[in-house]
Amino acid sequence: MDPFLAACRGLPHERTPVWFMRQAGRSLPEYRSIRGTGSILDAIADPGLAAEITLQPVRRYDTDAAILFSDIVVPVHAIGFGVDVVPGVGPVIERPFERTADLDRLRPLDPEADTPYVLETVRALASELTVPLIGFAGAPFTVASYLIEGGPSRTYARTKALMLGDPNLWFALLDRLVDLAVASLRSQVDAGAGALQLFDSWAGALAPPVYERYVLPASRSVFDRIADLGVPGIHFGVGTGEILHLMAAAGSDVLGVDWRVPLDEARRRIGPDTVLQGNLDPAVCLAPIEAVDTAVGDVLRRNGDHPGYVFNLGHGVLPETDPAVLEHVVDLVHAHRPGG
Ligand code: 1CP
Repeated sequence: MDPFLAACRGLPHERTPVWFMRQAGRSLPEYRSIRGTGSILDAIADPGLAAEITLQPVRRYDTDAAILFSDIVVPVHAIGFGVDVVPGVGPVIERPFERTADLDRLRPLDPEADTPYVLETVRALASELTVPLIGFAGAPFTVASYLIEGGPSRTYARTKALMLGDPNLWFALLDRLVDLAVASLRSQVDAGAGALQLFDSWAGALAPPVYERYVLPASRSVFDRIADLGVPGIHFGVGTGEILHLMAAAGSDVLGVDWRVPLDEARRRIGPDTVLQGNLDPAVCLAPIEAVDTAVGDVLRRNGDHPGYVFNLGHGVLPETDPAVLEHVVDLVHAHRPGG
């Protein structure tokens, strides 16, 4: 069986699988040379380009999975909410979500009509790749945070104010975002994606009782509504140490952890059978190579001989990372025998 898919199921496999969040389109010179200077949304809408950018890191690093070159704001952009992705900033919302009337700006996604380019990219990749393609969506909370804040935020103050101040509107918003994520994820699997990751990148900003009450039901609903697809689901967020047990209850097959919680500690918190993905600190890849070797060895040691494990960074590749270091990390992980 394919090592990545087997590891996601906790089944025995030949080599420890590894891929990197944000492996596409970050540190690779071959990315910069074909990407051009336009909006990333234009690059995503060009299936030939998006497929090539997805393939580049797989070729260069020999990763055990590809991640689709797209973005978590693509569905809301495609239904016309008014999103741009500004270089050096990230998603910026023309008119942020404020009131009940804004729900009307979040109509259902019809993937064939609204994001045909995504499906074309996935189909092309499915026939070309020899490793599984990971499709993805933003989790309802993280997407809501962009829509409400209007862009990247450090405090999520408006998001929390809306959540706590108008729970009915908050849950109505999350319902729409669940529908969008489910429609997008299902269409990616129909087109050939072999696994799915739900990015709740900023969920770690919430206290456990707040996450449990205001966010977990929506994320659980996403996983419930993709369970019949038969592909592994991965659930990831940053700074989630205090809510890991709650994120685990959303029903994914694999839980992504960042570098703040060692893998053995994560299994101590959630349960010994938990399938984990992670969690080398991306900043370690900028340190001298001896420090990289030590840190990779430590991550692998803390996983022990658990077959339910996918090596990754604790968050995305930093843009200044030397690709040669990531090549070296892949070699180290592949030289390590699962279960030994
Ligand atoms: O490997 C890959 O790079 C695959 C493609 C990919 C993915 C999986 C991109 C391309 N974006 C994403 C997901 C994404 N987008 C997440 C979840 C993962 C994570 O936590 O990093 C988030 C939070 C976003 C939102 C986003 N889009 C940001 C973050 C802003 C913030 O709040 O700090 C940014 C900078 C973008 C733009 C973007 N998306 C992708 C790229 C390569 C870029 C850079 C801009 C560009 O090239 O124009």
